[in-house]
Amino acid sequence: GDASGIEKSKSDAEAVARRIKYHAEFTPSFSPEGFDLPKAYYATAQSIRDSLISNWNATYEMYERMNAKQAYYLSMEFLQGRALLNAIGNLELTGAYGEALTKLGHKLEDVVSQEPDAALGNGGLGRLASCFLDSLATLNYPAWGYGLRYKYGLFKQLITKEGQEEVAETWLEMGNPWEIVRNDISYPVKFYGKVVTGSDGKRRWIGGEDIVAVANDVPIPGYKTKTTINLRLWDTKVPPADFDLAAFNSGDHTKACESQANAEKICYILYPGDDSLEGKTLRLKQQYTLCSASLQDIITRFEKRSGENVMWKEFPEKVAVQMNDTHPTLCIPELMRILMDVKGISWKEAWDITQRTVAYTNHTVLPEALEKWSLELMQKLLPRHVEIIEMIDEELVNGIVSEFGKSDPELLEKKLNAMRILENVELPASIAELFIKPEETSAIDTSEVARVSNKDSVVDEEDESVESNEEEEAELQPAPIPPKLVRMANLCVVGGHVVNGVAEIHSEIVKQDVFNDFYKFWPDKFQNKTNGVTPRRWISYCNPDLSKIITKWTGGDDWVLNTEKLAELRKFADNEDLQSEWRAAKRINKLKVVSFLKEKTGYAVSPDAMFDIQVKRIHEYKRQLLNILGIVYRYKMMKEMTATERKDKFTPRVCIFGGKAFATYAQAKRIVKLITDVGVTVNNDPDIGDLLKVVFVPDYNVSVAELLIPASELSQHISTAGMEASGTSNMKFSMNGCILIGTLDGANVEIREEVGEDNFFLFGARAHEIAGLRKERAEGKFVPDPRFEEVKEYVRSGVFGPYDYDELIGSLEGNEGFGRGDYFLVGKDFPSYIECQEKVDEAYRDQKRWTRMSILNSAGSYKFSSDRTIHEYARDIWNIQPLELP
Ligand code: DL6
Repeated sequence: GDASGIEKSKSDAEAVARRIKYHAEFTPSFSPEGFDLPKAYYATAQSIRDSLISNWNATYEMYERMNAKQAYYLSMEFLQGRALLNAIGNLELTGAYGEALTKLGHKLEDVVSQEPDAALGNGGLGRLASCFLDSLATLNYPAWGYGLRYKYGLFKQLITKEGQEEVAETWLEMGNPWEIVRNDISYPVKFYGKVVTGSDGKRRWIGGEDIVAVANDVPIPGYKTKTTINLRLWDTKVPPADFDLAAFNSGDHTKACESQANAEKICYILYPGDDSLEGKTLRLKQQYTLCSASLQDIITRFEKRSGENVMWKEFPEKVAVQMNDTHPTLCIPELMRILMDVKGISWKEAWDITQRTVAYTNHTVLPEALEKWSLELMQKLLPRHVEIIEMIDEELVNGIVSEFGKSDPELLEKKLNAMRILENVELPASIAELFIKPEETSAIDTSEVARVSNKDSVVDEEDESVESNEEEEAELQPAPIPPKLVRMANLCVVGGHVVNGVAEIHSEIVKQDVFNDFYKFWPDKFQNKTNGVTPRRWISYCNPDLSKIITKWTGGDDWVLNTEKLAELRKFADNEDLQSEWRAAKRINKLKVVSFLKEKTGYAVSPDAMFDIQVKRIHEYKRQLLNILGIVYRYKMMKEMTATERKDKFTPRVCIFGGKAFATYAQAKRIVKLITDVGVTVNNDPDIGDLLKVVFVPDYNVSVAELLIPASELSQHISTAGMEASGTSNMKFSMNGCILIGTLDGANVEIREEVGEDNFFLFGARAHEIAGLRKERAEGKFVPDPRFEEVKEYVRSGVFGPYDYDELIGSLEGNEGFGRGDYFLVGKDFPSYIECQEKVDEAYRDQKRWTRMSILNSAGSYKFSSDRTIHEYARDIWNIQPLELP
């Protein structure tokens, strides 16, 4: 660089050092003496926070002044990870901070690793929300995120001899320098109570339990821009005046603190266990708190910005609300309630405003993940919302009847069953009567009804045959009444103006399968928005060595904003200089992982082996089981060979797994147990040495991903086709020059298109074949590959320890008993998977070819920047324009 550049960086570093020192002295949570790492982290974070706050204020002030349309991203999850390095990088102060901290006796990387991960999310959906915030700020879009401030992050995962154990993740223990408590911004949130009609004829929701939601703001800086947007997280409390002083003074301390505890527990954890009624109630309270507080805040802002003249019908021209999956569905009835009951707007107008304001992103096709709430519970907790939902359902029913007519009751019934918001709830009488066929009415045997409803008399009449009739009687029991449910996804589709899937194949499944009846009804509502990830966090900051190379070979660092530039690497894919630099960077990253694995797991792995990684939530559909059974097969073959044969046939591999199993998901936990058991056996087998290592990394989170992904050479995205909506780690891996092995599922399909089919290891059944294959299995027509049978037998034989794997392996068999008849088709895809893995081994042996494939992956990954995704949302769904600070 030129002399003035060096001077500037020196003076920047001096200024930064002064600011850090200032905060080290005046940050009240640390004692004055010493400047150890925790204190250095805190003071550094405080110093950068000053800059963020001043940019945040300027951004906010501009939004107020311009009164432009603003988008709001509502999400139960934001998986932010660490903030410090990202903030320093986005403000382009990495050099200055590095120098300043060196002067103060620390290394920047040690300081940033002091920060606990903000793990307010579970997986891809939450991390996507965080990538979107980075892109929104970077691209200067007026937008905010809204979520909940969970006191405990997603649980901390311990791996013990028993498998996974969960303990509380106490990320706030040392305080959180990134949040600003807004004691002046709070809203009441009500639960329970009843609805009455006021003297003005309006419905009023009164009584019940009142809490307040208090805002905590987290500034989100854009890259190379002053724009700093806001992630507003709600915390819950009781109104201070509600403290029961009398109870406390009379000695009943527990009672006095009860309402406080009740309010606070709403924001304790993400996805509390919901097997119990209490658990379900808490989850619904969480969802409603997010929706109600955020909407009150948005409406207050709209009114303030409108000044004297509030024009409600212009609300959708100023506000776009995006519901990240179905968790924020209550936005729909809540916006309706506020507009009608509080602002006095008619149903018709309120419905028009609501529909034009909200939009819904679907992130899963798994039926069990499409939320349905008990109508009874919702009725108790949110009585006014249920009235509104019932009205919406009734209007929908009328719409369906007028579209399909009454002439074909069968078709009409099919449509109503698929599309109604309420499930197992009577239709209005005028419509219900269409479905009672005359012959059915006369066919009802009234004597039988009498017998069922009066069991005693049956016994009396048929005294002698009581025993032999037990079975028959059981059959005569009336069928249990199915629970009345609210289908949140249907409410989202009806109440929103756009529904989008998150990858092309997923959006097609959404249209052709999950919401097909709606799609035929409103084809224009449905869109695709293929996910993306931020290249700042997922290349620049987590992989500085590779970033330098990309900058050098593409002629500048503008690829960080314009990822299309990455495509320029294509022309150098065979260049020997680039290839050797590329491999050197990978090796540096692999060496970091070697020490990390040693420290976390005790296993020593060789940096010369191929690093083969599968990191994601543990779920049967993601098929970590296929991966580990493939490894078992490999191990079994190795054991059957001589040392020379083994060496000739197999490429040395380190197989790394990471991910959390939901605490109550027993089968997923068994998969974790199997992986760790296989690791213990294989890693300690002297015959195997460095040829194969199997490592389960405990407590996988964003920071671990930032370490593993840059070091990866092969990564596995091997879900049963049609089941992974998109996947986003596949994008991160590809960007970092990792080659994917995968099925044609989710975003894999588009990644393969972009990077070229020669640079992607494809195997397995296609999405359109899955239903047929399941049917074939159910009919007993599936003939398993003998290698699959051997592998299952090998696991059962106890090679990997005494744990009883019958329930796990049994799930891959039959149609009854433990299993579900291999619903995820592990057995079906097994042969093509292991054959594909052989091709991987072969490709890796040719390092030139492999490096070329690696370069072509990075070069072809430019489409998967979340900047591209956000531009599409802004243009096609939110209709917002960038607004840049001067
Ligand atoms: O869209 C983000 C992410 C996708 O990449 C994953 O494929 C998908 O599984 C995930 N979905 C969820 C939904 N969970 N629920 N409910 O996490 O979304």
